[in-house]
Amino acid sequence: MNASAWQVAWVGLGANLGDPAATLREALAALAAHPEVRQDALSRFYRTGPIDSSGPDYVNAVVRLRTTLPPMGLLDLLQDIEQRHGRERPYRNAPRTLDLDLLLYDGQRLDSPRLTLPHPRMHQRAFVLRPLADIDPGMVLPQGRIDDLLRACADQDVVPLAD
Ligand code: A4P
Ligand code: MG
Repeated sequence: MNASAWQVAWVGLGANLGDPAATLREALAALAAHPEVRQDALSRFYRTGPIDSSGPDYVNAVVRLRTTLPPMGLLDLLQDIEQRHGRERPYRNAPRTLDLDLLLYDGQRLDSPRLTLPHPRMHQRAFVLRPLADIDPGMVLPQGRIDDLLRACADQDVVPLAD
């Protein structure tokens, strides 16, 4: 296979029901087990207060992947893994056993009913930006530098989990 077919994709993981940290680890293993996906870098896990949502605190993390799947194929895989973890969608932003968001895919922009890239809310959310900064502190998003964006949401509760 042509090595250049491997693209960089960033995925945000979140859960606030069941055993969230264990669920995140299982989701990471399921991703890495796919023949067209490799785990490139993983952030720390964070305990985070719910934003525009209810229920217990979340555990959030971000993973950088290399993949030969196209954006829609990767979204299919993410939703398949969510389903396998008993994800239900009673209403938007409901508490969830597992949420896998495609944050960025190879600098691509997309606005389709199933997939918006970059993820439209990631730049306002410390539970995405803090873990992103673990992997690439110098990152620049379309909305600005990651440290500037993080300063703008300094009021959000994001605490690294003890190992
Ligand atoms: N969709 C469109 N673009 C994307 C994308 N880039 N990645 C579509 C993933 N999915 C994308 O998602 C709804 C629809 O968005 C899907 O059908 C998909 O095709 P969903 O996962 O079913 O529903 P959701 O998660 O309730 O909505 P959404 O829009 O993903 O919510 P957010 O904005 O991701 O917020 N607070 C803390 N502390 N930690 C969290 O993880 N998460 C949320 C969810 C709210 N508050 C939180 C957290
Ligand atoms: Mg989601």
